[in-house]
Amino acid sequence: MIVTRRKLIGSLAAGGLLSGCDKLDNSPSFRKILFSAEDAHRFLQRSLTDRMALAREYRPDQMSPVFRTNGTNNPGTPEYQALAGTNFADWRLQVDGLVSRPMALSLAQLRSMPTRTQITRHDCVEGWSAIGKWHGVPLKLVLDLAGLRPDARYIIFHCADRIGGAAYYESLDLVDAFHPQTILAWGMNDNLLTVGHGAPLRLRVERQLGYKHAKYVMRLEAVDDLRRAGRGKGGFWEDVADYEWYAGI
Ligand SMILES: Nc1nc2c(c(=O)[nH]1)N[C@H]1C(S)=C(S)[C@@H](COP(=O)(O)O)O[C@H]1N2
Ligand SMILES: [Mo]
Repeated sequence: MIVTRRKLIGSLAAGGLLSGCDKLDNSPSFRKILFSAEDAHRFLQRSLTDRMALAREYRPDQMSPVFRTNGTNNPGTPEYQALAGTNFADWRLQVDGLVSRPMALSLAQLRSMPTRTQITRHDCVEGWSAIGKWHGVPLKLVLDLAGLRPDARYIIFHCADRIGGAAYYESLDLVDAFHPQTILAWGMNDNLLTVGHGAPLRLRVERQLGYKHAKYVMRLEAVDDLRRAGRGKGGFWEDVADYEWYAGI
């Protein structure tokens, strides 16, 4: 909770600690309390502003000639193969959990929504980077359509692939979910997404490391707690290899 200066003065006065302004001004311990409350406020303000800042965007001539794939490059399940076989015509993005209007959106519906294009650098924790151009619908617009309920705190991205038997998934809090560069990308480098890069839909969350950018997204689930998903740490790599849940860059 952010303690405002007014509330702090109010509660000190109510507690009989203050009798007048000179006492307020002259008390060193009060000045110390006041100072730390303002510091905390400034700190919270600054960290929020930092998290809302935009990731750098690049010019087309700075794009990497080759953008490698990493992790799963084809989920390979019969269900996924069937969807891919008809160019994802029957694929639907499920949006459920703590939303007022659970829905299933087709690729055509997602592509008809406002599109954001951004050229950004992808940084993988394994030590490689690549600059690519991404096209997609801002996640915020999809969440607004479904109507987040007031108890929603996180968005879980359920993916079509499994690694060593465990389903790949990731999650974001609402600061990142509503960030203007957080998009559900259906296109890359002026084309539709390839299977290797996560077709038909993958997350781009440009202020975080590569493993947060869930590919093969099948379902968005709004939740109030991450502990009930997977092994409870908010993502596949967080569960199996102790990767940080917040992978800010
Ligand atoms: N579903 C799914 N999403 C995933 C992965 C994965 O294995 N499965 N790998 C992650 C990692 S570690 C990286 S670096 C990027 C790689 O994206 P790319 O294949 O488009 O380069 O996808 C991320 N998203
Ligand atoms: Mo990665």
